[in-house]
Amino acid sequence: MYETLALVGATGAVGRIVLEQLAQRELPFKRLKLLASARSVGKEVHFRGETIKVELLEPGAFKDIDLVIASTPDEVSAEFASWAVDAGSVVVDESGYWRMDPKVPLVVPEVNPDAVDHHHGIIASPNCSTTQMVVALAPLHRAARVRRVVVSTYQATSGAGLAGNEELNDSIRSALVGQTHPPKTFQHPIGFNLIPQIGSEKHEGYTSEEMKMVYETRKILGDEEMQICPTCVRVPVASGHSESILVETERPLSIEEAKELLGQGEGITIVDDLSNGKYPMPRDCDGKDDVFIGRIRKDISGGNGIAFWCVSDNLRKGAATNAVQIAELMIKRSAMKTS
Ligand code: 2RA
Repeated sequence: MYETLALVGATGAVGRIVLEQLAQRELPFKRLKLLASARSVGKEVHFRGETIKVELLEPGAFKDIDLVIASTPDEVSAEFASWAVDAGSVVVDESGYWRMDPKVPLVVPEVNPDAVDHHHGIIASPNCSTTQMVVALAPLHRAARVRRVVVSTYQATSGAGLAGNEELNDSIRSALVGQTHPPKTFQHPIGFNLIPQIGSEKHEGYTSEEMKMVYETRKILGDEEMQICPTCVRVPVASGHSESILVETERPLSIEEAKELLGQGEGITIVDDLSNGKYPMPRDCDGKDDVFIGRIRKDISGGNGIAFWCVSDNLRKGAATNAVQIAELMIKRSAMKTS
């Protein structure tokens, strides 16, 4: 049982879903404190029949807080996390700032639950595009070792927060009347368009979002030799990231075995019946916590390859749900004490 839980970034796109999850799931805690930047201070949030006022995120805000769930931009996390840890809180952080720090476990509860025990006050939750992919890769990797992954993503505008979805709506409305809404959140108009850039240029022609998929996947699966070639694309869909994934394994997998492994994988729902037009689509996965997989088939171009299609609600399993699951996992493993 947590005494007091603080939610940092409570009014953002992910923070709102964390609140929903806290209301619906069984995470035991007595009091909830909401923290945000000056812009949101004083806003009222209704939670389990109570009205809670958002307070200022400042150094003294973490006194007597056991657990912090935070969804903020990287630079905010860089500053506040030490305030929280110095006050004795444990932080489950959804920003990108701490993920690759060797002292910070990067955790997806279905994949590497043991990692949560080795924290020093901060536990990171991965980027949304990584999270759904590692949930899918984990059962294949355990059984047959994944050597190589080629992945193309189709990422929803909500990945860029509330502003991303506003821009999608504005861009579509403008396009329907023959106008162009000037893009601010994305590099180009997103209505009726695809943008093959998420994040900034990072490494040998790959973007920061793509390199997150490489580095974070290796860290979570504990395999620095895994070769991963990602292409991340923003699509005009409000909610749900989709991924086309080709996996090459060290030990050849029959298609039957691959289907069985994926079907038994924790947190995975299979929707795979091409002849009846059944496969996962973002609109069907909206508001759900699982990772959905379909179109499972052998790589007909040769090698030990399995290809499949993977969809997940990016704000849920890709962010809020994973963070709340980490908090639940810590209770299960009694890992609240820093090591
Ligand atoms: C995006 N993955 O979709 C990012 C959000 N963390 O923009």
